[in-house]
Amino acid sequence: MPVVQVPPAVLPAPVQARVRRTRWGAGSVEVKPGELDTHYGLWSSGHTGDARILGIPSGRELLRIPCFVPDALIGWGQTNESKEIMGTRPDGSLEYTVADTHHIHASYKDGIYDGKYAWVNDKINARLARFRLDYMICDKITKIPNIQGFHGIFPDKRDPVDPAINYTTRVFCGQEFHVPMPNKGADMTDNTKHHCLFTCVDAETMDVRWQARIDGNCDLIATSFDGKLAASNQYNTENGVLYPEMMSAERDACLFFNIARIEQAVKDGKFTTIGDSKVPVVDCTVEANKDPATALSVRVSVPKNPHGVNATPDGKYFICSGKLSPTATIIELQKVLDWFDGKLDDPDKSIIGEPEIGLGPLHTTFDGRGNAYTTLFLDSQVVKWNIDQAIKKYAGDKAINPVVHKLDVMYQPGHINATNAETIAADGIWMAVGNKFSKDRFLPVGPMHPENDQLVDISGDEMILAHDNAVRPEPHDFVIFKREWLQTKQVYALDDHPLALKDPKDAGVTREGKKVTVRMASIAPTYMPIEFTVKVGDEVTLILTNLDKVEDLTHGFAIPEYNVQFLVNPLETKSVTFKIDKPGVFWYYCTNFCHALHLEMRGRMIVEA
Ligand code: CUK
Ligand code: CUA
Ligand code: CA
Repeated sequence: MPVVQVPPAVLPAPVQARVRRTRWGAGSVEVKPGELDTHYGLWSSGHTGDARILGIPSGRELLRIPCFVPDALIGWGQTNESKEIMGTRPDGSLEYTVADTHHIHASYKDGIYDGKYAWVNDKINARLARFRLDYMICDKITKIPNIQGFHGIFPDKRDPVDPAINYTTRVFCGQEFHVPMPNKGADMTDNTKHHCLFTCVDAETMDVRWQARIDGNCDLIATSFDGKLAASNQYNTENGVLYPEMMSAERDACLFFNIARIEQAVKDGKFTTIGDSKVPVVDCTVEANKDPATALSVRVSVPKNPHGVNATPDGKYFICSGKLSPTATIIELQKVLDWFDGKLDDPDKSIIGEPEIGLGPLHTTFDGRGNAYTTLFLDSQVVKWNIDQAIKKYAGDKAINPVVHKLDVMYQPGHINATNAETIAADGIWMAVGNKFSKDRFLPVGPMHPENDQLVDISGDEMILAHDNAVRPEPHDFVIFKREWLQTKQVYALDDHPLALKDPKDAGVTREGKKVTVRMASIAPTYMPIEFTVKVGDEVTLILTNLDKVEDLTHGFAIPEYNVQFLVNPLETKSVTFKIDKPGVFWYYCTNFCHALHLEMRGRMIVEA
């Protein structure tokens, strides 16, 4: 839906109000039958441990993508393919069955998304998952060594050195909770030996490239559009264990990493390792990085227990929120680089604005027109403020009020993101606000309340609340971008799986001792074979290829009493392995409505005693 920019000033006042709502700006939030959303949203899910795809502006949830935890619908955590990605114990059971996803971000090329990958963190068990965005599936999970409380992530946007690498090749990961290193039973009460690490993962191989030991902790992460800097806000520069200790300093910090220098240090062998881990660990502690000429990192001070760090779409600034201070801090990236180059004597001189914006500021997004939008957790508001005005005020013009507008949201907002806002092409149309509480906004459903994702029209001077959307707890972060930036594939390729059954004539059972392999095909409305016989004591590996190649023709496969259920999409192959322990007749059947004869789509597993 194109944005029609009709200047409201030339219209009579009553028409202005109507035009502004319906035409001058974002347009209607309603996506009518037969129409498609204009934007994709990638949503983290929180402690359901997966990710979600939403259509914006409708707010409709289109898909959930499992990664860290089992998913009964598609058989994630049950099929051999998904278990290999998730990681198993020696007995074949899953290593972890809980997760907590907070931050989701997509891969970049030339400052916008390239539609290739997205990543999400697991805060509980320190894992990073990657999604292939063409199939919208998880294809790799990396366990990050040595750390606990893996919170912020952000992909880089280009290489700091090689101009030809104008796309994402690294994902940065922050550690929030201090632990002994290695965490194997020593130094458990000696707080001075507990540390946090900042980790770099290779975007393609998903191997951990290096880690950096820091003072204090990491929270959220941001990266610069020139590839040179990554940063994390630090709320616990005090290295405190109890929250009063973590709140004792008036200012904490935004910690900047000089990526090119860190990677040179790794190349030069200037690193240590931790315990059994082979990952190189460089020293980014404050004491070791006082000399700008050699520093790998530098702290810029930010008041008090900051939450969130966000890069402006013009590439110039990072903005940290105060959380316990009613301010946002604007840091000019060129000045941080100037400090590393010896041209700025004090890193805090890179602070060029600190507007007062309201109580409990957390996360900030942008409209591409010079305005920032920050969630105010305690005020239950979003504040729109102008970045240039805030800079002018800080420079001395005290009469300026950079706050443009405040909007009540329902209630206690956390993350916020506007369309295309994490790219150079922020389009200032829609903004989503993730509210942690919903109280009276929906029909009561007992003590467990949904959360409330609200959509806001930001195309005009004032923000306009467009709709409320009940969500299952608890998405934290999300990114929204125009649909043209992502092309999905609607059907798998047979070659995606080395064991795909290409010809239904090859379907059937082979046996090696007690190991039985069943190669099966699905073609609506039948399976091939429609019957197979095994014996108690066998171990069956069943490999199912869906030979239907029609878009949307997904089949299911379930076996009663054997705890088997998974889906196969068009031309997809999946396998399951299970022990045969009960004799009898077991009807396997299609769980996913696929055909007029869907109910007839079944066959028998005959188990001899
Ligand atoms: S944190 Cu949840 S509201 Cu994990 Cu991104 Cu700020
Ligand atoms: Cu195949 Cu239902
Ligand atoms: Ca603090």
